[in-house]
Amino acid sequence: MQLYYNPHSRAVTAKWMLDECGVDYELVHIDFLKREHKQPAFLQINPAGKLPALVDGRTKLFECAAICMYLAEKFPQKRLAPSVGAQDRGRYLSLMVYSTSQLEPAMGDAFMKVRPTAERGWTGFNEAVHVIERELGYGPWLLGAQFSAADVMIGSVFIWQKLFGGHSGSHKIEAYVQRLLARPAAMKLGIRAGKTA
Ligand SMILES: N[C@@H](CCC(=O)N[C@@H](CS)C(=O)NCC(=O)O)C(=O)O
Repeated sequence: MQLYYNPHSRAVTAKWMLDECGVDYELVHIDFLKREHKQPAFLQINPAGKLPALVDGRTKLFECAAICMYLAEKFPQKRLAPSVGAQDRGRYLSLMVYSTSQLEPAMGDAFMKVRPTAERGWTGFNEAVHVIERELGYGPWLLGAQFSAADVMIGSVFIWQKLFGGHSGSHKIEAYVQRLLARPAAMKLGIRAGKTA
């Protein structure tokens, strides 16, 4: 597998997921300044011209959540996603999509001080934080005792926020972030992520 990567990008989240899977992969460094991500060869992999992207033989993936769901399914022995038919499967899928469709844009709005409107399709950041606080319950992870790809996707949003000097405003989320950062494979605060970057 090849992960198209730049340490200053969301590709560190996909790398975290690969490291949680404990599998071999190759990092293909993409130089944003040289606009390598907008070249025809890369657009064949991700037509949106963004990182991350993953190639696994003849399979090409883009969008971080899709990459994480793919990896969780490719390596079921790692138990990073509930199997089809399992009780938590629906909640898991919902959280995976929620991470990029609501939580991340809500955080972006808060960062850029944009007032949220209902038409935008996501709530304000404080409301999103309350959603995740409720979903965490007693934890330690979103699905309870079982760490999953949902923790990688949701957790990375809060880790990114810290990288940019922000704060969730929630003690419960901050404690969750500390648990995530304590995982050996976790993306690291301070740009360089995981074991091989
Ligand atoms: N929703 C996408 C976002 C991808 C994205 O915006 N990637 C940024 C880096 S964090 C990028 O490649 N930006 C370069 C550009 O758009 O020129 C995902 O989750 O994969």
